[in-house]
Amino acid sequence: MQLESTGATTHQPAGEYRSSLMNRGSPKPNRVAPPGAETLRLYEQQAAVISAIADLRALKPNAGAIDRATDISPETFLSRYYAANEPILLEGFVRNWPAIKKWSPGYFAEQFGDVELDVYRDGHRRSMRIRDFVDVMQRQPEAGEPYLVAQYRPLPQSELAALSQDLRFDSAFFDAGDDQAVFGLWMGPANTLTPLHYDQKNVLLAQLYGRKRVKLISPLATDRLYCRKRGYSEVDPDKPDFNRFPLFERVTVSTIELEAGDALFLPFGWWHHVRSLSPSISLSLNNFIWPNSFAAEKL
Ligand SMILES: O=C(O)CCC(=O)C(=O)O
Repeated sequence: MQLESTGATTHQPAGEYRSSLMNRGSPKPNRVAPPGAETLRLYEQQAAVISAIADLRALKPNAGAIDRATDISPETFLSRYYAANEPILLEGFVRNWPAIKKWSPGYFAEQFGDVELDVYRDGHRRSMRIRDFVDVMQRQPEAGEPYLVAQYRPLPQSELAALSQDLRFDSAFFDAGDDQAVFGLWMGPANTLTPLHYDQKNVLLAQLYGRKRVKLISPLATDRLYCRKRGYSEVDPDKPDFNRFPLFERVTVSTIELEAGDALFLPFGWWHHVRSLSPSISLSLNNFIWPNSFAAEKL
């Protein structure tokens, strides 16, 4: 099949390209556009291609279905999910971690009652002793706040170091000694909400107590998500306002629920919106044995 020429020369010799740039001032037919305009056109082309792929994926009969597995080999996980940038719900993946039997809000109050951590309430961050936080959480188990969100790099050197003993990292998937790894601890009553956003790395969200609902959107839909603040969308996928956000009508949203013992693989760039369905404790991890740092992280 003969391809129509677009007129673009992908192998233009560097000398010719440079001299065409140097002659930018003199208007000539077919002169090379300045690099800024070229870059913009390239981005527009890439965006159009990505948008078309998103529309094509939506034609699949099972569009939006998220794979689930109760047992997965590291080879399958790597080739079908990690390297393919596809999410999967790993049912029971952390069911044998001691944390599943031990962790509860009461356990944290007993073991770490005097530790002060950041909690979010009324849109503000403040510091609270774990004992007081758990007290509020138990008195208002459906209030949606306060929400304890703590990040550790790494967990074993933090004030909650003892929690490390309750985790069991399978060395076929995780590097237990990765000192760059970030651990996120998320604890709160039912109805806590983390708005639609994406992370800068591949993440495993391990559910250790209670239940959560996660809405997931492919990175291919990024141009339909009204991302004004870096990495965050203005759209609430629970109640999308199609008058303000009309492009969101063309977005495929997948919904899955996590039970204690399950883990959700959240690939880099995938948008997620997380609500707890009961009092809940989760841990997010990124200490995979495979590369987990990307040039696009800074975007
Ligand atoms: O559990 C949550 O509320 C949010 C988790 C999350 O967004 C993450 O681990 O990246």
